[in-house]
Amino acid sequence: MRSHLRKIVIMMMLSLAALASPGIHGKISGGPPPKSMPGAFPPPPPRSVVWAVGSSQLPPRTAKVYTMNQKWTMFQPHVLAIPVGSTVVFKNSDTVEHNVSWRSIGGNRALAKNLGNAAPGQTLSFRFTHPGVVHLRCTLHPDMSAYIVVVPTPYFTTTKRSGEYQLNLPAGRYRVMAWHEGQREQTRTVTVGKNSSTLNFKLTK
Ligand SMILES: [Cu+2]
Repeated sequence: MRSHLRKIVIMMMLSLAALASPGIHGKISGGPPPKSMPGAFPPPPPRSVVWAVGSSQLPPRTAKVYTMNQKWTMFQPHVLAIPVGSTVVFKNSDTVEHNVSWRSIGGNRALAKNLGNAAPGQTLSFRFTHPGVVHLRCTLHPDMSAYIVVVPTPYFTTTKRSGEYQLNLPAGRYRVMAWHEGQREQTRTVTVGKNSSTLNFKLTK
């Protein structure tokens, strides 16, 4: 899987839709061009996360409660995107004990945490107050792995497995970030307004 991932080059295209009503609302969408999908994509391909941070507008309060399941000795979903301030409930749906821990948030090891173990049917929970990528682990099952991407914005989405996505944005200027497991995060800036423009992402290691 990892060797496959190294070969994956995710091409993401953001296209801004022209709007009938300038300055009100915009839409960006995109995905990998067809030629970057050679059919050798490992099934099922992991999802990516795309988010946009505006320069001026105050984001609405969007923090809420999300669920990360532990089932069949796997974290489900494998990639979960949440706005900062949100709580994640970790639910052990298996018949064996599981653990929930991470070694850093956004690379900051001071934010490492071990929530402890949960018996079958039990839950653990944690409120994420720092943005960044959290690599989830279970100390009891070293193969268990998942990612929570904590974003500092209400404008985010988890892509389809094909890499396609859509973001609806108020008009304005944004830094748009794209993250994919095993790849380097990438940032572009874009202005959403009445004019159309295209923004390309090429995520590599
Ligand atoms: Cu486990």
